[in-house]
Amino acid sequence: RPRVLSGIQPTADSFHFGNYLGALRQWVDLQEEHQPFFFIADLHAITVEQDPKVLRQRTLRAAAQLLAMGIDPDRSAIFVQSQVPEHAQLGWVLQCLTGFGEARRMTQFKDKSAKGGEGAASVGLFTYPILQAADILLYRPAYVPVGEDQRQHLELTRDLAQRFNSRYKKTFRLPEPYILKATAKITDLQDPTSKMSKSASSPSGIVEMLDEPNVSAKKIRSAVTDSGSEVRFDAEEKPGVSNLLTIYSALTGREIPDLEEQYAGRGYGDLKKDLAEVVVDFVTPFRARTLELLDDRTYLTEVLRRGAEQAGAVAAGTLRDVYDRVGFAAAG
Ligand code: AQP
Repeated sequence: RPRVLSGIQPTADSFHFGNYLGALRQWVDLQEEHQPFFFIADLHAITVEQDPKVLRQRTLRAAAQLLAMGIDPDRSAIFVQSQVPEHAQLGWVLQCLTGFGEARRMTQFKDKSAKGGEGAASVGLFTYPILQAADILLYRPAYVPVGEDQRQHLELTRDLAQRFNSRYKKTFRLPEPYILKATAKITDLQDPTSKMSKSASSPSGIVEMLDEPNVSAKKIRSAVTDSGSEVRFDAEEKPGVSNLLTIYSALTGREIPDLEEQYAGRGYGDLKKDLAEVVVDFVTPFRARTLELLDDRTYLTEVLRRGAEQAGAVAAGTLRDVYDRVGFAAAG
């Protein structure tokens, strides 16, 4: 079975609909026919300042949410990045293979450092995509399920894999991004031309998976819609309505033309009211299941320990090959 690999940062109390529809839902589906490695990216989280106590709590919350959404620990290795030291170790080797100018071209660093200025950003934030390349390449996956915002990082990963393979010896598999076009960029409910983002969106622009269901419903009902009144998918002319239709379609499995037909001659209000109900039906059991899992820390810790053990075995094998090929002397 081909391997898949992906990660998510534990930098909020809850995942949001962008994370879920853009990436996490695909994680669940890919378990069927692949061998998955899914990790909670705590090394990435500290590229910006974190409160240690909160980071630890959020790591467990992330694990609980992954299990609640259907990641099955018997089929997928779920682990915490810092518990598999090979990520940081391969990260260093790949940093030495990356050009400074090449790293500078990463737009996410430009966006994320724009607010405080480049000088205030950590070096870790700058080298983040290289660590991400290490995260991926260690497992030699065929696919990496992510949202559109990660496409550039995936290209860097492929470039670094190719460079290593040609400079030394074929070691890495070139992974393919697995990006579902329909949900690749879920947008902010209040600013539907920007992506829904935990750091950039206002609280009313972002639907959190663990929001109280009535809070989620209210956010959907207050979403910004566009001029006109026709419920029609048109990402350019009607980004707000199109985003709502995307979410509606993704959560119900109904095709967008079918939804357009249902709302023909009816206003945006009806669409939002119905979608609010769909969202409540979806988040209510998810929230209950997550909170239940969070009550059993022993189980969560055991799942993560087992995941780290499985991941570590694969990662150690790859790192051994890498160290040998770059010319590090064997420890004996
Ligand atoms: N709006 C989105 N639409 C589609 N996919 C998205 N992802 C994030 N936002 C959207 C995907 O979620 C996965 C986890 O990403 P992450 O842990 O790197 O989270 P993130 O990118 O930090 O999430 P945010 O909200 O976008 O955080 P900030 O604001 O800090 O950048 C990835 O696969 C990502 O593509």
